[in-house]
Amino acid sequence: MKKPFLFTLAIFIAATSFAQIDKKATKETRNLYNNLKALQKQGVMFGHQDGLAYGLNPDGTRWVGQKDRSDVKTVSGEYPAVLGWDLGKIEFDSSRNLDKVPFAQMRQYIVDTYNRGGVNTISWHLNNPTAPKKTSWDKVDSTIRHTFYTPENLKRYESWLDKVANFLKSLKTKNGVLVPVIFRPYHEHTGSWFWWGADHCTPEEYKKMWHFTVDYLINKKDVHNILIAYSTDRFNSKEHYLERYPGNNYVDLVGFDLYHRNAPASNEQFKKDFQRMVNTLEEIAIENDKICAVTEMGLEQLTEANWWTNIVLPVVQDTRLSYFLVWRNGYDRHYYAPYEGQKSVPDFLKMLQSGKVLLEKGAEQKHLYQKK
Ligand code: BMA
Repeated sequence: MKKPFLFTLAIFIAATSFAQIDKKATKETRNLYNNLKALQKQGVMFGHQDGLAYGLNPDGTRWVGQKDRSDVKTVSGEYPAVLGWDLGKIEFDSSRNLDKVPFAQMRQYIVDTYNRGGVNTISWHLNNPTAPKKTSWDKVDSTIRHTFYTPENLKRYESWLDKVANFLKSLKTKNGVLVPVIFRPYHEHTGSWFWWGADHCTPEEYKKMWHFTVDYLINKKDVHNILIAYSTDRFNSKEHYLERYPGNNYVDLVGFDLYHRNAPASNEQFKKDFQRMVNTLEEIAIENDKICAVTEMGLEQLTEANWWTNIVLPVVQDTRLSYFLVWRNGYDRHYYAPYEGQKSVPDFLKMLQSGKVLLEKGAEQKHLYQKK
């Protein structure tokens, strides 16, 4: 009798320590979580923000909303494995997000990506719940304190979360399957450029906002198709990374955002910092039993022709990272993924040839939404 009981207990402990935070998550969301975990070290997926919504033509002019188009696909033949989206302005029932992507289109891109076996991640550059005309970037001190302090503000914030919940629950395939997404709120909070940044709230306030938001979406609004991602900006140490960490019951994926600025002068320093941060992130992921990813990165205008194999690949290959995502191809002076004719295209292809970085087909082969 004794042995089977201990055996069952061991299985139970193993199973619970591997569980994601939402015990009611849909089957596909659970499969995504378990597969991302099980498939760590089997290639890192490449992601692109808004990659299906718009991009650049060879002459640097923009294309917007063209069916089946993606700059990454144009240069490589495949869609990115991961697509990033942002809900900014959903607070106001706007038909388009802060970067003018129509929400109805975004919903379709998310479903299309899921149908191809890819992964979607969603951030939220929301306005200020205590002063709704102010954007994420209007740095108002103590916003979080005043959100909870004044019932009117809290009510407003709840109404914004209702809209987020409605959008997340509207992500359904033709057959009614809810599409899992990685939801990544309140990002880059080790920096201070957003109202939730380090200088504008205490660690306790930040955690309170996080707990409230996650509890509201999952428990109050019954959103069960999300994995929750915590992503800092630059950090100096493990302690710094974890200073505002809301706890293992509130996070499924740990990540960070890091941009490469002032190339080429900063190349060596950037690579060193990037390597150090990935190492620390992997340690944190192992210790806390979480998935990990570089949730945003990039070199604006890809001014280094060999950026992908000189700087990115050596750091991201053979790691536990599930993915790294570069930011949007917004316009001719603000882009992060190669487009047709861009000077880093050959090197981007060389990175893909290494077999270590996966696009859509690599993601598809992982069968991320199926139980193994
Ligand atoms: C920033 C820039 C902005 C954009 C914002 C939210 O990094 O790309 O143009 O509005 O992200 O996507």
